[in-house]
Amino acid sequence: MARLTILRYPDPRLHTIARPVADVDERIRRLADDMLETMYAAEGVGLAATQVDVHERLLVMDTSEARDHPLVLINPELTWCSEEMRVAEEGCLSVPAFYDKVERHASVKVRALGRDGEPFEMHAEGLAAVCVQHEIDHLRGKVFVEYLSALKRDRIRTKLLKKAREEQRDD
Ligand code: GNR
Ligand code: NI
Repeated sequence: MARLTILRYPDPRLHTIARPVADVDERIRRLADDMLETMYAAEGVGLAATQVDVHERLLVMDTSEARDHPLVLINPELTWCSEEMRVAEEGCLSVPAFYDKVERHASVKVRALGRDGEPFEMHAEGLAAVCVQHEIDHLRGKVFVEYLSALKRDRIRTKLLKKAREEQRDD
């Protein structure tokens, strides 16, 4: 297994639209395992392939308290979304140290293929519902800051660009 580099906003590659995974082979299983290792190392609850600069429809998540329920979703599709909406504080490994409120469906159903290519459907609510909607957004090239006002988004962009410049200078 290997840890992958996570792209940081405002990297334009985060806006790439992922293509479907054609078949679940050894390369995809290895990518899923590397993404899980990367997600756990970064203490995230989810990670989309887009964030590690692979533009295929694959995400991993684990919203369990004990962090012992890894999930792999290949070619995920929302099949149902509750009318009920909920606002929750979100963060993103690609937008380090910024958190803000985002409104999403309170619960959703998702169809996907698992790590071994087996189809399954899952019902998600609470943090899992937030997370899976956030990850599917990444696969569409969308970062949660795009739900915020232009003013907030531009402030985040400026601060992260400044931080990236400072890190480069320190190297
Ligand atoms: O680790 C993460 N935590 C989180 C918290 C609230 C709402 C969404 C998330 S997803 C995020 C990991 C990440 O950036 N996934 O793309
Ligand atoms: Ni994210």
